[in-house]
Amino acid sequence: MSKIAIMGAMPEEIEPIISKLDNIQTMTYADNTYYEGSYNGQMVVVAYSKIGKVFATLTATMLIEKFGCDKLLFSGVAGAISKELKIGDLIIADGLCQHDLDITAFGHPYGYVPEGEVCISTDVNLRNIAKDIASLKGLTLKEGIIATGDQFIANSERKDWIGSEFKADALEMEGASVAVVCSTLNVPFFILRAISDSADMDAGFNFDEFLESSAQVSADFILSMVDAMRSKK
Ligand code: 4EZ
Repeated sequence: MSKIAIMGAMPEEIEPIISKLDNIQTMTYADNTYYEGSYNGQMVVVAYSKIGKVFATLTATMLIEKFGCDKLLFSGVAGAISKELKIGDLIIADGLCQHDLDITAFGHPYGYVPEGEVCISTDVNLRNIAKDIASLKGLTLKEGIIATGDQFIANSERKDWIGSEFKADALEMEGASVAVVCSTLNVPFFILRAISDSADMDAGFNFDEFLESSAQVSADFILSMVDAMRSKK
């Protein structure tokens, strides 16, 4: 049976998922806790990485190489770039880029290093499952580019620059790491985020206020994805 990894960055992002699992076994590995269990009979391994690209890379790698997951779903919150996105709205990534990766001194574009790509695409099948669920539930699901970097963005100029340089609709601090790991290891992956703030001067306050409610919106959607993925085979 396939084993699905479900990952978040912060405890608040995975708690609504862990609370719905049966037969939970916790494992500590590489200074992190992994929750192995089942959701309506589907085997899952759930973990939060801690914030940022390095921790996210470590956790995604462990979920695949140590725990044997063959698909990875990320659930969490993000700052909005697109004006269409309001607090609590959902966005799925078709592609992820690293807005803080910069060797432009050598004539390369932002986000690019040799043998890498500026934008890494997510799995089309998983995206289609998400779109089916959204239309079934009458939910609006935006699809776009998500930009990742090791910065909490609370500044309109920086946000607008990321939006124009990468054509990004939302930003966060882990997605592109998961994309690098999963695409390299050939594991289909999916990144979902619910908006917690607009990455502007109010971002810190809004984030604190809406982290839990937006994380819940994302987690609920991810659990319906697990249901749909189980019934697909
Ligand atoms: C990172 N996550 C935020 C972690 C913030 C504070 C203790 C998502 C996110 C984000 N990232 C929501 N809004 C953001 C923003 N404006 N900039 C970057 O993935 C931890």
